[in-house]
Amino acid sequence: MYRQLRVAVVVPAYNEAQKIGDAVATIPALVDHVIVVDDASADDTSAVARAAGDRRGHEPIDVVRHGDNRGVGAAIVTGYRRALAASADVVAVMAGDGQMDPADLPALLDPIADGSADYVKGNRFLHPEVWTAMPAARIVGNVVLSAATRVTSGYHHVFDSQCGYTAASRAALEAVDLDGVFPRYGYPNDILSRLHAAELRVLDVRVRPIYGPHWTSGIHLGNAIHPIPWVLLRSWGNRLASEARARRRRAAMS
Ligand SMILES: Nc1nc2c(ncn2[C@@H]2O[C@H](COP(=O)(O)OP(=O)(O)OP(=O)(O)O)[C@@H](O)[C@H]2O)c(=O)[nH]1
Ligand SMILES: [Mg+2]
Repeated sequence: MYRQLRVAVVVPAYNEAQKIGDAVATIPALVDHVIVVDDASADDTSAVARAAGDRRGHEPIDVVRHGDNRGVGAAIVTGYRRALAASADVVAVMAGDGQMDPADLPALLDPIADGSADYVKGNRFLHPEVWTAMPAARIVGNVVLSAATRVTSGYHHVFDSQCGYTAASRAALEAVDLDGVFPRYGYPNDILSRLHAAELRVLDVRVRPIYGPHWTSGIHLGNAIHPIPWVLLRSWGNRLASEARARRRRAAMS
């Protein structure tokens, strides 16, 4: 529990047997329900996650395994649904590759506990280490996508759109159509547009950028850089259409 809230953490993981052990074992004790979504990994991700749960020493880790690889966005939606079904008040996402500092979790939860935001996301550009820690190609790509996502999502105050470290209130997750969320890389940009259409409050908080010496990534040109512009265009169009419908409904009622 954190400030009277039941907290769940969703950990999307694909072939993370090397890193998921530490990622899970270091999830703070305030987290009531840890859900690892193993997206048909070819390695021992599920078994390593379970063993790490024993090391962590609270409730056993809840490992869900997809029968086939559906993508990181779809894995997070699976985790969200499971957390809501288990009565979570707030659901955070922490990657399975150890790139999120557990010490930052309270800062993500506080605005939701205060009632001042519905969805809180990490922003590594608010941290002075970003310029040395984040690889140059990631900085460039992120700045371009963050600027584009300001337009497509309608949230002009948010940046670091690609940061996967987030916390969402139960109400926020119930207000968006989770099944429509883009299933692969590009999902954070799509979720932001959906939150804006649902008139929810989104806040950035500072989180530490972590790219250790053993950093590897599933992101490459074909699976991320190519589809994301289309995801952005689609979510922009859907948001504008949905907001226009809401305005017409309001006008008809007044
Ligand atoms: N469930 C699931 N998780 C995935 C999939 N692809 C990646 N992930 C997980 O999502 C998290 C982030 O993936 P990365 O490829 O490292 O992407 P990133 O951390 O956003 O970006 P980098 O800055 O390149 O590291 C990791 O925990 C991955 O295991 C997938 O297809 N399914
Ligand atoms: Mg990563």
